[in-house]
Amino acid sequence: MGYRVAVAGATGNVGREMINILAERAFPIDELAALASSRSVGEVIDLADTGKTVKVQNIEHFDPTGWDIALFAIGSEATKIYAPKFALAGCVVIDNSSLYRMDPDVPLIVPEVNPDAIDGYTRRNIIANPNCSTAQMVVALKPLHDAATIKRVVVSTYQSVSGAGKAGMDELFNQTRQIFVGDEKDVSKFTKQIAFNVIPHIDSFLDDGSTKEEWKMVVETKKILDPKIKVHATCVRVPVFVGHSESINIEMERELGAEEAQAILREAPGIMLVDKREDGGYATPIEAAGDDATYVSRVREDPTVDNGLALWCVSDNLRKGAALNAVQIAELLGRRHLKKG
Ligand code: 11C
Repeated sequence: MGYRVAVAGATGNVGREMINILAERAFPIDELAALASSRSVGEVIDLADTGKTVKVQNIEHFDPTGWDIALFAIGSEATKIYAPKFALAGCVVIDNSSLYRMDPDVPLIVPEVNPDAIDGYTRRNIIANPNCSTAQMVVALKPLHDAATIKRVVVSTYQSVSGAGKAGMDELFNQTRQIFVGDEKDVSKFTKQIAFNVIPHIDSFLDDGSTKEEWKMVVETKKILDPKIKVHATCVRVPVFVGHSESINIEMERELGAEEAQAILREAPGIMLVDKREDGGYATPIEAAGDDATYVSRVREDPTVDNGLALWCVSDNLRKGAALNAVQIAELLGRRHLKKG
């Protein structure tokens, strides 16, 4: 016996990945509902490698009563309307938006890092999925924190345009073509030209000069990993379609040499260490895209601070950064709380 699972936002970048990953990982599903706004009703979605399809339904008219789990990828505004409705009807919502992440009654989960926190889901029947740039970073930090207690992290991100949805991907593609053929450039999704450029600005500006994306990396890391860890982030958009990269500088309480750190990371769940210290012996977004692992490369000591370590971390922002993590949360929920069969 399997679950009745709804995917809200089924036609978006993340929703499509959620449906693919549910099928890839053979999540036990008795019935799948693909939900979206009225614009997408009637669209047909292929279920990866199964030969089956599912027709998109209007979320507005969907009755969640009797459904077990809903994976939400519809943004904060729509989530505010529909998540409470689903949760009150008894359907556990796993939400990819930022709406509930910092709600003390909503667990914010990365299964490799803080699986036990999921037990608190009953307070609202909602579980939050972190921001993509936070998810991959905490997967890389967790085993190092367990080994040597991280005090401070300074991170610079190189975030792909798919983090801004399909419109972001279209803008990079169209601008690249427009530049090559000499057409006028369309700049609308991002604040400046993204093709052949980098933009040190993701999400809205806050009073202290940081951005909301940077703030999310600070507060979400504290909630998931350890409130004592200090984080300083600079988030940058780069002209890459899929895969976020991060340069992470870590200050720890105890010394952890590069070789020891590599050995720890090699064994850690969710991590693929690619660190050959030679030409091409490191991971880039091209290798990470379409893959489940959080790749770690360029592990080295930083002698400019006590117990310092630097590393490079790359992951598919649509998978570990969003859809895969949501499906892993559903699996964890199934194992611990909603057992079937
Ligand atoms: C980006 N990280 O790359 C963002 C996308 O809070 O879930 C995800 C925003 C979020 O633009």
